[in-house]
Amino acid sequence: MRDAGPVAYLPRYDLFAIARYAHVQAALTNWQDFSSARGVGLADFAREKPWRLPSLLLETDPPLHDRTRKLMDRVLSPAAIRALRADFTAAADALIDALVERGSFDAVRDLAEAYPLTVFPDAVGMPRENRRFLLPYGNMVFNSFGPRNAFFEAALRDAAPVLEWVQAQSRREALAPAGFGAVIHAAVDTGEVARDEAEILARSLLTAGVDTTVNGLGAALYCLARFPAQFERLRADPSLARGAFEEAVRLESPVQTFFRTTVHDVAIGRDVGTGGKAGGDGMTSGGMTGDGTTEGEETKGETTKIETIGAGRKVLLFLGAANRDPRRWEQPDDYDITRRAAGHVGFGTGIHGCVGAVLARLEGEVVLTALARKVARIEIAGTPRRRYNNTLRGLASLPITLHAA
Ligand code: OVV
Repeated sequence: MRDAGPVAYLPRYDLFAIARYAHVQAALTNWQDFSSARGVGLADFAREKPWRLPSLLLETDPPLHDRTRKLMDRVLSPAAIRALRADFTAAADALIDALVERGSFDAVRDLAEAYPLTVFPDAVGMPRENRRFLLPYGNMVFNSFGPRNAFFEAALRDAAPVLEWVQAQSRREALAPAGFGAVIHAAVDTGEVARDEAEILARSLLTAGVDTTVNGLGAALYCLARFPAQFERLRADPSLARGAFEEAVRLESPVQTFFRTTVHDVAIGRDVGTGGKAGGDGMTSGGMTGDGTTEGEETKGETTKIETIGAGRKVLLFLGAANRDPRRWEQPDDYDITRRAAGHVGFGTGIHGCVGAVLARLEGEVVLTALARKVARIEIAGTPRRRYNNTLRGLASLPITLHAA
């Protein structure tokens, strides 16, 4: 799709696809042309009723988005995350100690899932019971961004108890008096958000806070297991842990795609013939090509087609493809923990850029630091199995053996 041009049309789902780094980056930072309010999945909320109450963060545009985002920026502020560092580090050290002791285990179930399933609900202030429900719920929501295919139908089967549980956990009464949940609900008292809004914002934490980090940690473990020379570098200098996690998010892109919906005609493809290493922003709004016909244009040695996407169309942004675009990245398919991975769009970018990225990076850092200090070698001990999802990329199982340092 990257090589097909700045934008490709996918007839099977009647949608447009953008896969080059420069154009994905430009679309993500252009909420005026690329709306989120009609849903960031294939379903167009202007035409079909959303399957759940839309998120007040993810599935909104300014000005509503800015009000809710401001609150969530505060909930997940660097200072709030810094306060968790000691506990998150202790939990990572304890878990890695136990796993080294055990030797062989499933890196997905016993590490990538186990770690966020403890530390994250604790930070939110959730009760202990049924926390594993967060996994099927995330699986459901991330499948729901795709077509209503077998993955989505399977995820929705037996959903009722999980949906009910998530709704109940989002209420003020269910959440501890200290924690992210309490901070959201405290904003009701100051009139910043309404009570029902606070519940939907708390739901966002439960939705987006677990599967994402599970697959982020899983990606990092899978990379370090497959690239032993990179693990050696990490062991030699554990301060590379943050970079090692970031590079895994770039390479594997646990969240592969998000949709936007055009709100008017949008021209794609001007001025970015080299894929954004220099030059313009790649987007020109307002139907610059007039009637929507395609023209060729020579830009820095590469012919770039300018195409207009009409108003009210679904556009699929391929974060994963952008993060491996050779126009932007050298040796894009290599895992290199000292690469300057900053600028990757694995966390998105722009006004909808991941609000929990600071927390995710803390989780990645402390888990990889513990591995670097305590483990001499990561051995793949069985066949990795993929977990298929309409949005997420990751593994269902990764049998490994850890050899103690
Ligand atoms: C980033 C993300 C993914 C899924 C759900 C939500 C956010 C939400 O706000 O509900």
